[in-house]
Amino acid sequence: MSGFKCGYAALIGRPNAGKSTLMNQLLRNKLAITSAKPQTTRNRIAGIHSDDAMQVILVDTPGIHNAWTELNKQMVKAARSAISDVDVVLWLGDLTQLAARAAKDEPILDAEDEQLADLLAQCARPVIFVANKIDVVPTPMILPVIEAVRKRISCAATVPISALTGDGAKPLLSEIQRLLPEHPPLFPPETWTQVSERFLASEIVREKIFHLTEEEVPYATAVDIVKFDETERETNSIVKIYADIVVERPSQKGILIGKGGEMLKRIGTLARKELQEVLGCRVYLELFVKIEKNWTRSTGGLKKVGFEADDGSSG
Ligand SMILES: Nc1nc2c(ncn2[C@@H]2O[C@H](COP(=O)(O)OP(=O)(O)OP(=O)(O)O)[C@@H](O)[C@H]2O)c(=O)[nH]1
Ligand SMILES: [Mg+2]
Repeated sequence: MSGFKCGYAALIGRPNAGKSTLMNQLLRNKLAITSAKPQTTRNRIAGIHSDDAMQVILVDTPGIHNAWTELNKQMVKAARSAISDVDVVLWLGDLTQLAARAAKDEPILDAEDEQLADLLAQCARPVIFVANKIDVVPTPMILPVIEAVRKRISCAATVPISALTGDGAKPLLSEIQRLLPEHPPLFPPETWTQVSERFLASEIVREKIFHLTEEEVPYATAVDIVKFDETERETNSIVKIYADIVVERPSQKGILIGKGGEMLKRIGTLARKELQEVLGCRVYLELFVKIEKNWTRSTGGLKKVGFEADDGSSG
């Protein structure tokens, strides 16, 4: 095992940069939920990539942004704390945003990027700048972005990539391997995550809500798995899942249930289909919409809906 590398790498960036998409791409497995809406990820979620030369524990984090509600503050806290817990930081930049600013002759890094750069410059960890979404941004527009980042903080490497197509994933893994410490593997090579099926189930339901509802509704929603019944998993190949979808207001409850219960049915059908694939058995899924007034705004409210602020893996 001499020369084998093993350690932790955090995926850090603004909301919507593509952190969770990259995580899934590097794992070749869907672990983290993704959506076109910002602030999809709420917890730190770890996935493990192993090959002949290294094992890297990738830590997906919520997007770093100026947070107002208690929920958002907890999300940003989870991301910030990840930075100091890892061996390498992958700073994901969204080229569609960064290159658009360059094209308009605006500063490529805006105020929030500057804050993030400060945070990363202070962290005393090697930073790889990952310029994401090269599948939609013309190549000549990538270089100025990388130059602007390099001028701002010293990076151990810069890697253009498409998290969506996987283009650039190999060079990125090589850079990660170069920067990790020599260490024997911490997990058996076939392990790709340690999050519980219960946590995955709540995230899958939440993803469907992100995809099917608009405006404030997905942001006011938490999914709490009330019961994860595996008693018939071996004998009858079925898992029964009972989940509360928690919202803040009656109007949001109305939207989630929909006319004649149609929205809730759509959410349930899509989630159940995916859960059957993930769990490898039949799934009975019962969803119940419940109101917890202003749960996103208070620590007590967050606890009440069973929200684990810093670590999804225990949820
Ligand atoms: N075209 C293109 N789209 C991408 C790429 N990577 C991510 N996306 C899209 O960008 C959106 C956001 O992706 P996510 O992976 O959810 O982003 P995130 O950084 O995890 O976002 P938060 O969890 O909200 O912080 C989704 O619609 C993705 O499909 C890419 O390489 N190319
Ligand atoms: Mg995410």
